[in-house]
Amino acid sequence: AVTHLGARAVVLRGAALSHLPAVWPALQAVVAQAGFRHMATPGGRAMQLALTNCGALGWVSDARGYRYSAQDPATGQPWPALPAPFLPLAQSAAAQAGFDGFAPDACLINRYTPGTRLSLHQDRDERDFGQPIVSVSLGLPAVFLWGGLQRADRPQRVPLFHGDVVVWGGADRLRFHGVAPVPDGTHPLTGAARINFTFRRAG
Ligand code: MD5
Ligand code: FE
Repeated sequence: AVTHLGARAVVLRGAALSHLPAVWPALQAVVAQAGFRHMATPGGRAMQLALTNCGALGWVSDARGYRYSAQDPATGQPWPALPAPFLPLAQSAAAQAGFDGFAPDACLINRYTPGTRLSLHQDRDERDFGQPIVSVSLGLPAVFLWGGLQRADRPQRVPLFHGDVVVWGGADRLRFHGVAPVPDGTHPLTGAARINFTFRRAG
């Protein structure tokens, strides 16, 4: 089922589930090579959520700000390559939302333990806002906060469940968005965590 959040934003309920037998072990291998860590915000605090990356570019945060980097700052090594099973998931979801030929070069992987939230923000560190973002939710459910183009616009609350995929592009690409505190719980696949990974064309 395809639900429209906006003109160019769609929720594909359960669209990741058929990919998980290949995608989940590949994700575990990425995390074994480049583990989840709490990066510092430019303001000097530790981010609540833990993150890692795979692909040619990874999103990083430190005292200098936010940016994409080809190296894992923890090791100086390149990020793990984008695992082959990730691409059909990203590309089929993008195509279902009307974005043919999506070629992600970055995959940001976020881990939320219960109580973790992500405050309202825009994703604007990518070079070309004409490129969509494909977001996959696994594990514990969460309420996605779907705002407008102004920070003050009151966000809608959109529940996201294990296996859901959301694609954002076009006029909806620069919406403010966030994640409400993740409720307590455990999930058979992820344990006490929500994992969200987003495919981006960053460079
Ligand atoms: C999450 N992550 O659930 C979300 C899903 C992030 C982040 O927000 O930056 O890591 S990605 C949601 C997203 C991306 C681009 C545009 C919009 C939402 N949007 O217009 O709402 O961990
Ligand atoms: Fe975001």
